[in-house]
Amino acid sequence: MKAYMYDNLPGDQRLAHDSGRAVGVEELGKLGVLYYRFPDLKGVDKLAAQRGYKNRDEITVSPDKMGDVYEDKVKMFFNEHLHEDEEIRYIRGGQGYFDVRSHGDDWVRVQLEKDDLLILPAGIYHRFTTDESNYVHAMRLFKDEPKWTPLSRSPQLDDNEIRKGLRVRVES
Ligand code: KMT
Ligand code: NI
Repeated sequence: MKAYMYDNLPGDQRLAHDSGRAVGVEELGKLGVLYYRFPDLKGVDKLAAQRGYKNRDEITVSPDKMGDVYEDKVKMFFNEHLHEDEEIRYIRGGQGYFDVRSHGDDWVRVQLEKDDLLILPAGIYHRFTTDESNYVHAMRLFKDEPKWTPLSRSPQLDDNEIRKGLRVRVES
């Protein structure tokens, strides 16, 4: 895992876009974003049990697996959105970038690789992209009835109760 401020320069979303300003795990924590590294599934199983996650699936995002729809999927994942539940992703192979909004509404880019697990809190605006390798294999963990419909950013959504509660939950 490596996290840094996004450079906001034009160019393909799959490029690193590293501004050179690093962001530490502690700083991520202040946004409610939690990072773990698990070399095997034992740690993932334990975390899932602790947080009440009963279900999981695996997704491979690559042209090989997705064929013609790959480019569209990657664009879709990169559309800024939030969920009314937290989002947990465990990377089994390849790499990818999760971008999350800072308190100042700038993008923090989190580069994930095999064995990295990331928890995004409910209500945080974020987006995802593969990198130049165009390959990521990830586990998605969810509770019984996941409320992880992507809700695209909009002025109305900025007032969403779950989003407004994020700062309070993180800081308490
Ligand atoms: C997401 O939430 O954007 C995804 O599930 C993307 C693929 S998982 C790394
Ligand atoms: Ni999402």
